Amino acid sequence: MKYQGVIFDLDGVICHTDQYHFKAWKMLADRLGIYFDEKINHRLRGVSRMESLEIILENYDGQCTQEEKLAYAQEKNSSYQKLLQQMTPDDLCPGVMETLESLRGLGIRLAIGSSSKNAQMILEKLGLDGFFDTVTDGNHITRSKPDGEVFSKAAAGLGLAPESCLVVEDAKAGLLAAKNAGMDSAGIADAAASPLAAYRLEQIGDLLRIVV
Ligand code: B16
Ligand code: MG
Repeated sequence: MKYQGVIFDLDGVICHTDQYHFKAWKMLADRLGIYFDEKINHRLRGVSRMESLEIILENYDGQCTQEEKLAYAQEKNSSYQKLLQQMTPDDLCPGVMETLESLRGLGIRLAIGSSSKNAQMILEKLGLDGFFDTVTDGNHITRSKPDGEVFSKAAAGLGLAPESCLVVEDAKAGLLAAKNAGMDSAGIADAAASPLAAYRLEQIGDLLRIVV
Protein backbone atom coordinates (compact mmCIF):
# COMPACT_ATOMS: atom_id res chain seq x y z
CA MET A 1 0.00 0.00 0.00
CA LYS A 2 1.42 3.39 -0.98
CA TYR A 3 -0.26 5.21 1.95
CA GLN A 4 -1.40 3.81 5.27
CA GLY A 5 -3.55 6.78 6.19
CA VAL A 6 -5.72 9.36 4.43
CA ILE A 7 -6.42 12.70 6.10
CA PHE A 8 -9.51 14.47 4.78
CA ASP A 9 -10.21 18.15 4.91
CA LEU A 10 -13.87 18.58 5.89
CA ASP A 11 -15.43 21.66 4.26
CA GLY A 12 -15.20 21.29 0.49
CA VAL A 13 -14.11 17.63 0.51
CA ILE A 14 -16.54 15.66 2.70
CA CYS A 15 -19.37 18.20 2.49
CA HIS A 16 -20.11 21.73 1.31
CA THR A 17 -20.59 24.28 4.04
CA ASP A 18 -19.22 27.23 2.02
CA GLN A 19 -22.78 28.40 1.20
CA TYR A 20 -23.53 28.59 4.95
CA HIS A 21 -20.23 30.36 5.70
CA PHE A 22 -21.09 32.82 2.92
CA LYS A 23 -24.62 33.49 4.19
CA ALA A 24 -23.44 33.97 7.77
CA TRP A 25 -20.53 36.31 6.83
CA LYS A 26 -22.84 38.19 4.45
CA MET A 27 -25.33 38.86 7.25
CA LEU A 28 -22.55 40.33 9.39
CA ALA A 29 -21.01 42.29 6.51
CA ASP A 30 -24.40 43.76 5.52
CA ARG A 31 -25.10 44.80 9.10
CA LEU A 32 -21.73 46.58 9.27
CA GLY A 33 -22.07 48.06 5.78
CA ILE A 34 -19.05 46.14 4.45
CA TYR A 35 -18.88 45.07 0.80
CA PHE A 36 -18.68 41.26 0.58
CA ASP A 37 -19.22 38.95 -2.36
CA GLU A 38 -18.63 35.36 -3.52
CA LYS A 39 -15.16 36.25 -4.80
CA ILE A 40 -14.06 37.48 -1.38
CA ASN A 41 -15.76 34.45 0.19
CA HIS A 42 -13.55 32.25 -1.95
CA ARG A 43 -10.48 33.61 -0.16
CA LEU A 44 -11.90 32.35 3.14
CA ARG A 45 -11.71 28.68 2.20
CA GLY A 46 -9.59 26.68 4.61
CA VAL A 47 -8.52 29.69 6.67
CA SER A 48 -9.54 30.20 10.30
CA ARG A 49 -12.53 32.20 11.50
CA MET A 50 -10.48 35.14 12.83
CA GLU A 51 -8.31 35.25 9.69
CA SER A 52 -11.51 35.19 7.61
CA LEU A 53 -12.80 38.18 9.58
CA GLU A 54 -9.56 40.07 8.90
CA ILE A 55 -10.03 39.48 5.15
CA ILE A 56 -13.63 40.78 5.36
CA LEU A 57 -12.50 43.83 7.35
CA GLU A 58 -10.14 44.81 4.51
CA ASN A 59 -13.25 46.51 3.05
CA TYR A 60 -14.22 48.21 6.32
CA ASP A 61 -13.58 51.93 6.53
CA GLY A 62 -13.70 52.19 10.31
CA GLN A 63 -11.48 50.84 13.04
CA CYS A 64 -12.38 48.05 15.42
CA THR A 65 -10.97 46.87 18.70
CA GLN A 66 -9.96 43.27 19.36
CA GLU A 67 -13.01 42.98 21.60
CA GLU A 68 -15.31 44.06 18.74
CA LYS A 69 -13.60 41.61 16.38
CA LEU A 70 -14.23 38.75 18.78
CA ALA A 71 -17.88 39.81 19.06
CA TYR A 72 -18.22 39.94 15.25
CA ALA A 73 -16.69 36.47 14.89
CA GLN A 74 -19.07 35.19 17.57
CA GLU A 75 -22.05 36.79 15.81
CA LYS A 76 -21.09 35.15 12.52
CA ASN A 77 -20.59 31.80 14.21
CA SER A 78 -24.04 31.90 15.84
CA SER A 79 -25.66 32.52 12.44
CA TYR A 80 -23.49 29.80 10.89
CA GLN A 81 -24.37 27.24 13.56
CA LYS A 82 -28.10 27.95 13.04
CA LEU A 83 -27.66 27.31 9.31
CA LEU A 84 -25.76 24.07 10.00
CA GLN A 85 -28.82 22.66 11.78
CA GLN A 86 -30.42 21.91 8.40
CA MET A 87 -27.58 19.58 7.35
CA THR A 88 -28.30 15.86 7.03
CA PRO A 89 -26.38 12.80 5.72
CA ASP A 90 -27.73 13.81 2.27
CA ASP A 91 -25.24 16.70 2.38
CA LEU A 92 -22.27 14.35 2.05
CA CYS A 93 -20.49 15.05 -1.25
CA PRO A 94 -21.23 12.43 -3.92
CA GLY A 95 -19.23 9.21 -3.56
CA VAL A 96 -17.77 10.10 -0.15
CA MET A 97 -19.41 7.36 1.93
CA GLU A 98 -18.61 4.62 -0.59
CA THR A 99 -15.01 5.80 -0.86
CA LEU A 100 -14.53 5.97 2.91
CA GLU A 101 -15.94 2.45 3.32
CA SER A 102 -13.73 1.09 0.51
CA LEU A 103 -10.59 2.71 1.94
CA ARG A 104 -11.36 1.28 5.35
CA GLY A 105 -11.90 -2.12 3.72
CA LEU A 106 -8.35 -1.85 2.35
CA GLY A 107 -7.05 -1.29 5.91
CA ILE A 108 -6.35 2.42 5.40
CA ARG A 109 -6.63 4.56 8.54
CA LEU A 110 -8.90 7.58 8.17
CA ALA A 111 -8.67 11.06 9.71
CA ILE A 112 -10.22 14.51 9.51
CA GLY A 113 -7.89 17.53 9.42
CA SER A 114 -10.07 20.65 9.45
CA SER A 115 -9.58 24.30 10.39
CA SER A 116 -13.17 24.44 11.61
CA LYS A 117 -14.08 24.65 15.26
CA ASN A 118 -17.51 23.32 14.25
CA ALA A 119 -16.16 20.08 12.76
CA GLN A 120 -17.70 17.88 15.45
CA MET A 121 -21.16 19.39 14.96
CA ILE A 122 -20.88 18.97 11.18
CA LEU A 123 -19.77 15.33 11.48
CA GLU A 124 -22.73 14.63 13.77
CA LYS A 125 -25.16 16.19 11.30
CA LEU A 126 -23.62 14.10 8.48
CA GLY A 127 -23.99 10.88 10.50
CA LEU A 128 -20.19 10.50 10.71
CA ASP A 129 -19.76 11.03 14.44
CA GLY A 130 -17.24 8.42 15.64
CA PHE A 131 -16.54 7.16 12.11
CA PHE A 132 -12.98 8.49 11.69
CA ASP A 133 -10.02 6.98 13.52
CA THR A 134 -9.07 10.47 14.63
CA VAL A 135 -10.41 14.01 14.17
CA THR A 136 -8.15 17.06 14.39
CA ASP A 137 -9.93 20.39 14.04
CA GLY A 138 -9.68 24.08 14.81
CA ASN A 139 -10.06 23.38 18.53
CA HIS A 140 -6.86 21.33 18.64
CA ILE A 141 -4.45 23.68 16.92
CA THR A 142 -2.74 26.98 17.62
CA ARG A 143 -1.68 27.70 14.02
CA SER A 144 -4.21 27.43 11.19
CA LYS A 145 -3.63 26.22 7.61
CA PRO A 146 -1.33 26.89 5.71
CA ASP A 147 0.66 25.83 8.79
CA GLY A 148 1.04 22.05 8.83
CA GLU A 149 -0.01 21.63 12.47
CA VAL A 150 -3.52 20.29 11.80
CA PHE A 151 -2.20 17.51 9.55
CA SER A 152 0.83 16.71 11.74
CA LYS A 153 -1.53 16.24 14.70
CA ALA A 154 -3.92 14.13 12.62
CA ALA A 155 -1.04 11.85 11.52
CA ALA A 156 0.09 11.55 15.15
CA GLY A 157 -3.50 10.67 16.06
CA LEU A 158 -3.38 7.89 13.48
CA GLY A 159 0.00 6.77 14.81
CA LEU A 160 1.54 7.23 11.35
CA ALA A 161 4.59 9.02 9.96
CA PRO A 162 3.86 11.99 7.66
CA GLU A 163 5.17 10.20 4.57
CA SER A 164 2.64 7.39 5.13
CA CYS A 165 -0.28 9.82 4.95
CA LEU A 166 -2.09 11.38 2.01
CA VAL A 167 -4.03 14.63 2.52
CA VAL A 168 -7.19 15.37 0.50
CA GLU A 169 -7.86 19.10 0.09
CA ASP A 170 -10.01 21.57 -1.84
CA ALA A 171 -8.15 24.77 -0.90
CA LYS A 172 -4.71 26.21 -1.57
CA ALA A 173 -4.17 26.93 2.15
CA GLY A 174 -4.75 23.21 2.80
CA LEU A 175 -2.39 22.04 0.04
CA LEU A 176 0.31 24.29 1.51
CA ALA A 177 -0.44 22.89 4.98
CA ALA A 178 0.07 19.35 3.68
CA LYS A 179 3.39 20.38 2.12
CA ASN A 180 4.46 22.05 5.37
CA ALA A 181 3.57 18.84 7.25
CA GLY A 182 5.73 16.79 4.83
CA MET A 183 2.76 15.00 3.27
CA ASP A 184 1.61 14.32 -0.28
CA SER A 185 -1.74 15.79 -1.18
CA ALA A 186 -4.56 15.07 -3.58
CA GLY A 187 -6.44 18.14 -4.83
CA ILE A 188 -10.16 18.10 -5.54
CA ALA A 189 -12.42 20.76 -7.09
CA ASP A 190 -10.51 24.09 -7.38
CA ALA A 191 -7.41 22.52 -5.82
CA ALA A 192 -7.25 19.77 -8.45
CA ALA A 193 -5.36 21.94 -10.93
CA SER A 194 -2.81 23.19 -8.40
CA PRO A 195 0.83 22.26 -8.95
CA LEU A 196 1.03 21.85 -5.16
CA ALA A 197 -1.07 18.69 -5.34
CA ALA A 198 0.70 15.41 -6.12
CA TYR A 199 -2.56 13.96 -7.45
CA ARG A 200 -5.56 15.40 -9.21
CA LEU A 201 -8.97 14.03 -8.19
CA GLU A 202 -11.80 14.30 -10.68
CA GLN A 203 -13.97 12.52 -8.17
CA ILE A 204 -13.34 11.37 -4.64
CA GLY A 205 -13.41 7.70 -5.71
CA ASP A 206 -10.16 8.29 -7.65
CA LEU A 207 -8.43 7.92 -4.25
CA LEU A 208 -8.89 4.16 -4.45
CA ARG A 209 -6.39 3.82 -7.28
CA ILE A 210 -3.95 6.32 -5.73
CA VAL A 211 -3.48 4.70 -2.32
CA VAL A 212 -2.71 1.18 -3.56
P1 B16 B 1 -15.17 27.72 11.76
P2 B16 B 1 -11.88 23.18 6.44
C1 B16 B 1 -12.57 25.66 7.20
O1 B16 B 1 -12.83 24.29 7.18
C2 B16 B 1 -13.39 26.38 6.13
O2 B16 B 1 -12.99 25.98 4.85
C3 B16 B 1 -13.17 27.86 6.28
O3 B16 B 1 -13.94 28.56 5.33
C4 B16 B 1 -13.55 28.32 7.70
O4 B16 B 1 -13.28 29.70 7.87
C5 B16 B 1 -12.73 27.51 8.70
O5 B16 B 1 -12.97 26.12 8.50
C6 B16 B 1 -13.08 27.85 10.13
O6 B16 B 1 -14.39 27.43 10.39
O7 B16 B 1 -15.60 29.14 11.78
O8 B16 B 1 -16.32 26.74 11.72
O9 B16 B 1 -14.22 27.40 12.90
O10 B16 B 1 -11.98 23.44 4.98
O11 B16 B 1 -10.47 23.34 7.01
O12 B16 B 1 -12.54 21.88 6.86
MG1 MG C 1 -11.72 22.85 2.75
